[in-house]
Amino acid sequence: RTLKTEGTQLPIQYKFPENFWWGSATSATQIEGAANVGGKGKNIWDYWYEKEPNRFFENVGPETTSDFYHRYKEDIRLMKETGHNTFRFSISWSRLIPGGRGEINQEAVQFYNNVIDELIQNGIEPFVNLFHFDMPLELQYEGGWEKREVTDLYENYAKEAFRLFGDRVKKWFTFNEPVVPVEGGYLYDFHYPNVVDFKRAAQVAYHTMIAHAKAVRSFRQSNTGGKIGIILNLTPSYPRSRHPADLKASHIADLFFNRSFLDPAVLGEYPRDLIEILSEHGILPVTQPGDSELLQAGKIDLLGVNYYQPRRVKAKEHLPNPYGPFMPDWFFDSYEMPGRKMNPYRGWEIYEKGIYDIMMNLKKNYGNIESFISENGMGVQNEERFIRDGEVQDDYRIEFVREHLKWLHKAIADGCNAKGYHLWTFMDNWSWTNAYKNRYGLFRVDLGTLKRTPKKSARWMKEVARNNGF
Ligand code: BGP
Repeated sequence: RTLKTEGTQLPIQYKFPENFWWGSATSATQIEGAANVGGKGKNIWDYWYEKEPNRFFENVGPETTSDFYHRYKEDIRLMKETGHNTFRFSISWSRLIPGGRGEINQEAVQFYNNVIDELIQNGIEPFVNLFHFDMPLELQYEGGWEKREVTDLYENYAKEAFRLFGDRVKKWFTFNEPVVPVEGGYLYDFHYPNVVDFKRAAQVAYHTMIAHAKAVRSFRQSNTGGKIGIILNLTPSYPRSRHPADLKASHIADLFFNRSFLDPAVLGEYPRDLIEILSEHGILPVTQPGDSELLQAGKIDLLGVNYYQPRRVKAKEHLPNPYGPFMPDWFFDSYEMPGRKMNPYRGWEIYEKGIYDIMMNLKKNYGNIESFISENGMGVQNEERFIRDGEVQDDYRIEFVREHLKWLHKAIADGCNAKGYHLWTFMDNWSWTNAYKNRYGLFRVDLGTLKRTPKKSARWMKEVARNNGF
């Protein structure tokens, strides 16, 4: 059962279904660089960094990142060598349509055409996401997702993407982790525009799903074929105990952080309980006639699941200040389970069985929707300390992936409809306000020369993909 070096045949203990999707995920702002090149407009990250560079780890911003814009050919060759048959990237809205509305930027069309064609020529299917936290700056000035009009502009952008690339792209995603800009930008102050206001957060969340549904509708009208979905970070919510107060706390955390997007995306409607809580506190978002039908029509074909860590909660110990601002955490406290396993190099809990629980929940309560793991990975600080003979000896990452894959394998054996596994991520990249603090790649990126060097995990992933298991 031990790992042998490249080339040796491994005993196959965990065999995955035929045509399983092996690959990795990325996003435009995190890998492209060329932030001011090729006619790209500014998005909120370019702007926020200019304004408050000290909010970013070591003051590093998104101008260069991994320079995929100029190095995509080399990267795609490395993906092929690593056994990828699929790869997710996102289109930058502000690159394709600078300013968010109006003219298409032909240099961007050329770039994304090149990437798509290069992937296909190398036997790698492109999975394309339309929005990964990167609102065009002009539209944020106009109110961003708080404004209903932005959902029409997003629909138009999506339509253009289907028209331009839909002949070759057959897996589309409307949003990546839509709850994150809501939490970060409107509740907990870790994304621009740094608002802390639940009512506005609820409106942003709601409009994101309206935008999603409009894009799904347009995709189906476009008749380009293929599937459309959304990518959600599902953090299973585990109660401290079976005590009713703990169970209730975990139920509410699940409503706010998972089901607020999962239910409308897969079932086409919001959970009753969530609507009740919001209406009780007078913070329901503004809706329009016809929205229910729109959301119903926006049900997805395919769900991407990002899974990093669980959420552990317990009943509130102290009642919240009734005059303070409404926050989801009025209903639960987080809980540090004794003995939980931690990633010592990033500070997140590692709970591999979470993947299985998510998949079984999808099977039981969400019609066994077709899904795949669209992100899972292990971030490590100061990873250079593990370099030996020029290679990062990331056995911890190999173990992390292997243990998660075992649970995914079991979920498939138990009937869940999972079609693939994408690692976060292909090469070390720039990660929002954390910049390069946590390294996640199969390839190490030297921040001076931008040279890519395979880590030990890259060799391992290659064997897993080649054997379709391990
Ligand atoms: C996910 C995001 C990714 C990436 C990852 C790692 O939630 O979809 O974009 O940022 O988290 O995050 P971090 O670098 O903060 O550890």
